[in-house]
Amino acid sequence: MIGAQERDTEPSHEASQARSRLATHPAVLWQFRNSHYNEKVRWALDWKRVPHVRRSLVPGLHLGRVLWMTGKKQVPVLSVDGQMIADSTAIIAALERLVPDPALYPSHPAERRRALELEDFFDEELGPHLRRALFHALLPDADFASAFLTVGTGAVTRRLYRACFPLVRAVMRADMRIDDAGAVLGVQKIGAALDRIRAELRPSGYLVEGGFTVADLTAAALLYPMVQPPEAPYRFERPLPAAAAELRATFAGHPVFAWAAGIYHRHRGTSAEVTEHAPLERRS
Ligand SMILES: N[C@@H](CCC(=O)N[C@@H](CS)C(=O)NCC(=O)O)C(=O)O
Repeated sequence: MIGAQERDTEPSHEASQARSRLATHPAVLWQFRNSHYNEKVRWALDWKRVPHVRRSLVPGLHLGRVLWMTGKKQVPVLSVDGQMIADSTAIIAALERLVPDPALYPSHPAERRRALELEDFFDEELGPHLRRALFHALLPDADFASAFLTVGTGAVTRRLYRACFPLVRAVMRADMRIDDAGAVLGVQKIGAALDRIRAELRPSGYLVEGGFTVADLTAAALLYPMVQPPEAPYRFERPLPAAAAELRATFAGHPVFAWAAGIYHRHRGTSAEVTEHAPLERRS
């Protein structure tokens, strides 16, 4: 079978037109820097070489803007080719239609179904649980957590956010149900997801036979806050607090940790981010 990224056909007229439009009107990604669902979309944009501007928001302070743009409260949100799209899975589906090559979806229908089913499993059964377990370990360290959530912003924002952090933390705990029971369940769910990835891996080393697809990308991106591969675009500013390092150590010996690091190493590639004010060709 031909792998997703190896499908090497002439770009269609529509795809060439879309590329030209994107060259003059890059996509805009509204993101949190330190967030695994956002990393999933950054990776898809970079993999497909979609020029895009990244506008980083601070959790909590993002609400007004994101609600106004999408009627929902979560990022990532992508503005691309006249559409405003929320949700990482919907964004990748739209990118796949707009910029089909290199593909993230397998061409064979059964393999495509498998890749999408795995993507959905990781989105629902890994992403929220990993986040809950990790934040349960991070939030008690107010200095670390506040800096983690405001990375990339100015000194005043960081100071104010730190001052309000007890309130932010209480809202986060209530909103994401970050409590002891959630953390215990999170650890179980992370373990189960790692075991499922190991069981699903094909002899090729990918989740779908033939090569790198949306399934590998989603699994590795959602694991990145734990794995912390050097290819991830934003580095954590300081070492993890002890409780989070302990959580990480629980899984660091699992073979899927090394697998995810390898997927990053081989496929994360270079960034297609463009700067907001870069002189793009004929940009109006
Ligand atoms: N299913 C969504 C999940 C996105 C998500 O959970 N986003 C989080 C950041 S990782 C968020 O925006 N949280 C802020 C909030 O809920 O107010 C996707 O795949 O994009």
